Amino acid sequence: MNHIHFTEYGKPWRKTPWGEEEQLGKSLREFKLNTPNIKHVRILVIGRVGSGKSSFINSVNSVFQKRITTEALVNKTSDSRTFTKLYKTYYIRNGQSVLPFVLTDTMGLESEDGHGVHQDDVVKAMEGCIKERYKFNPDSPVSPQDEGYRSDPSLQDQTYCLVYVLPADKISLTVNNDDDEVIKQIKYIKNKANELEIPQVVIMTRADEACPLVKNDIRKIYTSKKIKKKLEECSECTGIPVSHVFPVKSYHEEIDTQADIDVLILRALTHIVHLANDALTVKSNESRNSE
Ligand SMILES: Nc1nc2c(ncn2[C@@H]2O[C@H](COP(=O)(O)OP(=O)(O)OP(=O)(O)O)[C@@H](O)[C@H]2O)c(=O)[nH]1
Ligand SMILES: [Mg+2]
Repeated sequence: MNHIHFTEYGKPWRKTPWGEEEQLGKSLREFKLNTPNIKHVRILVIGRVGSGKSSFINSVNSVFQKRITTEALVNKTSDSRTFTKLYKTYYIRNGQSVLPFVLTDTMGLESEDGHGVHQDDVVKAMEGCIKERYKFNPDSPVSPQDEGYRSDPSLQDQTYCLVYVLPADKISLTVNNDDDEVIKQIKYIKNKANELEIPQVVIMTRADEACPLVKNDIRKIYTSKKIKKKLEECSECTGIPVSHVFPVKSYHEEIDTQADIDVLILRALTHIVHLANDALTVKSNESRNSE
């Protein structure tokens, strides 16, 4: 008996450039911002504790270095408290230079016992008011009196794409739960991001943990019915259209990079970088016109 139709579509519902990791990588290595006097666009990565933010940032870097890198420390313990505590920016080296997009890691949003990043800290980070290596304080949001506060953010300090990281294997627990604190925080942050005109994307991590088909063969990511359902749940609980939701598997136990994992990460990143570049173009034109 063939049960395949219960779990899998006959053909992928989203086209994926399998085998084109070299071209995708090359385009991003050669990518130039529309605004020449700005060195990089900032991509801010947020999400619940343990959702895979740091692993995603490491994976992006691993793709470009063509080896597994773990610059952003990942939580390998069963401790449910957020592991990342600093506001820290990751640059991607490309030979002697760095690429014109950077990813900023944050402390996890968290519902239990208030140990996560404060939602207003995320808003301040989007505005560019948080200095590098600021240590998040769950008890109170950053204030102008803090050393880590920047009161005069430049264009380069601001965020041009907000990335929500949601874990595929845990999303169902939250989607129909209006009392979920993290979902409330995400809605609050989303409103602010909309006001600031920051484009937003969802990275759905841990796709392998959510679907055995994908664990076995990553190329099934767009034929798996389970993954499609999870993507729709991600879209529903953030209000981000499915077209802006990207499923990935991050590097977490591999010792070498793999072409198919690279393709999914590069595809999502290409989308993010283009949105960020567009947002930067708009903001820099606005600031020039107001001078
Ligand atoms: N199987 C699998 N595991 C993953 C994936 N991404 C992350 N993980 C694992 O999930 C756990 C949490 O990952 P982190 O990257 O530390 O998550 P985080 O969002 O940075 O967590 P905090 O900094 O604590 O808020 C680690 O054990 C990772 O190895 C993935 O795509 N697949
Ligand atoms: Mg982390």
